[in-house]
Amino acid sequence: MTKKIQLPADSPMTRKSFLFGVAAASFQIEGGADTRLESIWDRFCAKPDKIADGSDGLVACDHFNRWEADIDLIEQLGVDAYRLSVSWPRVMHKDGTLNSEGADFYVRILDRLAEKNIKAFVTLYHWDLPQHLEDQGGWLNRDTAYKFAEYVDAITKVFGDRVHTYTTLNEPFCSAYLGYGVGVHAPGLSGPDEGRIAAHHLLLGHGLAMEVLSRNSPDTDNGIVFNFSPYHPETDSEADKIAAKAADDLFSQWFIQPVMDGKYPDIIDTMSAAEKPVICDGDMAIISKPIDYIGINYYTREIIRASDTARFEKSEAGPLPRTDIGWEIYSDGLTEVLLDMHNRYKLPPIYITENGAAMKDVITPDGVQDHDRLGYYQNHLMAVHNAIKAGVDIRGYFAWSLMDNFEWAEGYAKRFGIVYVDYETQERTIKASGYAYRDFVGSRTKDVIHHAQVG
Ligand code: IFM
Repeated sequence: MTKKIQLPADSPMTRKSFLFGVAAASFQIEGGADTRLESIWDRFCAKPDKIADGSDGLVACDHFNRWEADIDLIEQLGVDAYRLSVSWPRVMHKDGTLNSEGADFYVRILDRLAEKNIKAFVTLYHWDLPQHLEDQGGWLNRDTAYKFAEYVDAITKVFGDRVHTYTTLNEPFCSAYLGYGVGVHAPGLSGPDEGRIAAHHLLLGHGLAMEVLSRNSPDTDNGIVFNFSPYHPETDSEADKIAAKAADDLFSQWFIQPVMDGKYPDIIDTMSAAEKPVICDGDMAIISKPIDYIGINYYTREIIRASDTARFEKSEAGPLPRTDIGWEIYSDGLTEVLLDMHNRYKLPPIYITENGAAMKDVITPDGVQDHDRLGYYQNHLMAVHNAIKAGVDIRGYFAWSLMDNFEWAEGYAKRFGIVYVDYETQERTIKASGYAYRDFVGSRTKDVIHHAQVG
């Protein structure tokens, strides 16, 4: 049974210059819903049968009231950085002006992090769109991209120099395809081409936000976070291989290629006009503004097979053990994805901005034992190490998540935290994985400095 995290002694990840952090997101932990505007997730949760346990984000982990203790917890974990997101409905009024009380909530958090020497990685959009903008069409409406840039302008002026790294969007794949394509996430819409329409507007919003950031915050590292999986064919058949490539093109390259190369993957040329998003003159130049870093979130791989009715379909065939949420545990896939992206594009430095697992926690008198999750971290950190050894420029790693939280359509039953949350009492307990993460992070050494020999 793995009890601690260990990497080869010569790994750059055992040095203090490699950054370690923990991550969370506004809607998943904050609660405090009565002090902000309604978001698309509030509306979605209120609909029957959308959330597995019928729950919502009204209270969540009550981070809105407990943020000071939560920052103490982050300090206890000894990490270098905290990746948080800003709730757009908390910091902006409906008329597009800043809600300074809402903004102050984050300013206090950022100031406290600075006091404790914890770097703030701030995500500007982690899925909680104000509902009043959804009422105007949400991400299917091009205008939302411009509204996003206005919000980014207002909030980044307030934050000033308190932030280390900005992320425009977290996982636009999920916002676009899960929210507007298949409808399993808010706002719960579905349609054959809607995912790609929303994706284009999200990417446009990213580019417009990058322009704002380069004006308002030129000294921070500014970039975007994508979720990637390797897409493996179910069999060696040509049809399955073509299907797997189509899945990769549509799910991964569709998001990164516009940002890195200013174009959608060639598969777009096989689409009818109705299947393509409307791309206005100049859009691709905006979307491909240079970024300072790229964030990659990794959880699992996908097995893909040919389909009679679509370009591909997902198969359940993966033979490896699965997490509590049903995702196959495939750590080599993280190295594979990193190398693949490194070989395809001229990437800026990379952060692994999310990685972690929903696992069943065993609560004992001696604490929360989550050795499966610990094993997951051990193997995936090793996968990051392998990618670095193979030449990929990776600067840091964030565990998802700081604490158990609202896991979107799964509600609270699936726990990703390295800290356990008792939702009855809101008591937080560091799990075995959290202690192992703390110990590993604390064991890093100063970078070796080679001094010239004297005498
Ligand atoms: O909880 C989510 C997070 O909000 C975005 N990335 C994936 C995580 C696990 O599903």
